Amino acid sequence: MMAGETRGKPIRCRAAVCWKAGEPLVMEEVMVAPPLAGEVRIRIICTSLCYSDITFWKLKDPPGCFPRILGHEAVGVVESVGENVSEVTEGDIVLPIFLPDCGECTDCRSEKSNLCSKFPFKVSPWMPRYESSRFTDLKGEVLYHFLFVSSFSEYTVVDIANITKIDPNIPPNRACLFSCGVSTGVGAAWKTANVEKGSTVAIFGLGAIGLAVAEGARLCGASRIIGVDLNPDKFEIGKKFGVTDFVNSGNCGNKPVKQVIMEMTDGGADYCFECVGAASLVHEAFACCRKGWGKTIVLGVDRPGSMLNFLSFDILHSGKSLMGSLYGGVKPKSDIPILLKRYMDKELDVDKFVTHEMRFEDINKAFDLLIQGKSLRCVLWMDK
Ligand code: CXF
Repeated sequence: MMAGETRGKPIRCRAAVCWKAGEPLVMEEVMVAPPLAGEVRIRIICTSLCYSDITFWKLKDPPGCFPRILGHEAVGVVESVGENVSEVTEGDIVLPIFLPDCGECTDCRSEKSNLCSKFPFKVSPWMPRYESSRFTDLKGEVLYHFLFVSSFSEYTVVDIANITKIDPNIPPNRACLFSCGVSTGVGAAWKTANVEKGSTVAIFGLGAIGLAVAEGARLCGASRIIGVDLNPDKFEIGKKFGVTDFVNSGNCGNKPVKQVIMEMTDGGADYCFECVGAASLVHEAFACCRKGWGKTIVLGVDRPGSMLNFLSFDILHSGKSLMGSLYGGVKPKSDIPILLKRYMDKELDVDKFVTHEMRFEDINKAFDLLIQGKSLRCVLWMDK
C-alpha cells in the first residue's frame, strides 16, 4: 500500500477478536474506521501480551465486555491522523499508551501526577473522546475497544492523548514493552516511590511487573532488593534483574513472611511493592515496611470490588504510607523518552524481559505461555 492511499477510508485488516470470556481469540478480518478529530490511526508493528489482557479476557462481568479487541502493549506507525492533530504525522513511530496525557489539564501540567482529568482513565469499551468504537466486523457489528489501545489488530485508532512519539531507531520488539509493563514496574520504583541510593526494597510477586520494579530499583541504586514469591525458581530468574535476596513465602518454616523480612532488614524495608493484585498481599507488604518512613506501593490489579482493611490506630501509630501507582506514575509524553534514552544508553536492560517472539497468528499460543507462567513477555510481530 502506498503512503496516503488509505487516508480517510475504512481499512480492512486482520484482528484477533475475543468473542466470549475465556475462549480462544479468533483471527478474522475487521473494518477499522478512519480517525475522528483528535484521533490517530496506526499500523501496529509489534504487540506484546501483558497480564491485564488475560485478566480482562477472563472477565465475564463488566468491565469485561465482548466482542472485544484486546491488547494494550504495542508500537506502531502512524497511517493517518484526524483533524486537529499536529503532534504526530504519517510515518511517525509511536507508542499507544492506555493512560491518557492531554497535556492541558491541571494534573497533566503538574509534575506530581500522571492521572489526566480531561480524559480520566477508565476501563471503557469505547474511544475516550467520543464514547464510540472505530471497529466493526464484516457483518457491521460493533467490536469494543480495550484500554484505549486495542493492539491485537493490524490497524487501530487511538486518541492523540494516548499516543507518545518515539525515536524510530529503537527496535520495535523492545519499544513495545514501554507501552505498559516495563514502564509500570520501573516507573513505580523511579517515579512513585522515588527509591534512593542505598535503600532496601521488598517486591511481592516476581512476575514481569515485579521484575521490572527490581530493574527500576537497581537503576535507582537500591542496595538490597528482596524478592518474595511462592515459586522458588523465581530467585534464579530474579538475580538477572537485580534481586539480591529471596523469601519463599510458601516455605518460611513456621515464621510469617513479616517476621522474616523484619529480621532481614532490622525493622522493615524502606519500600515494599505489591505486584500481584491480591488484597492480602497488600496487607503483608504494608506490614513489612518500616515504621516512620516506609512506603508501600500497590501496582497489582485485583478483582473489581476487592477491599483493603486497616486499623486506624495502626495507620496513625506506624507513620507508613500506602500509595497506588498506575503506569508507575510515569507521564507518558514526558517520561517515556527519558526511559527510552536510558534503554538506548544501555543503563536500563529490557532485552531480558522478552522470553518469546512469535507471529501474530500464534497469539493463542502466547496466551497459553503467559497463563502457564512460562513467559515474561512474548512479542508478536504483525508482519512476519
Ligand atoms: C492496568 C492498570 C490497572 C487497570 C487496567 C490496566 N495496566 C496495564 O495493564
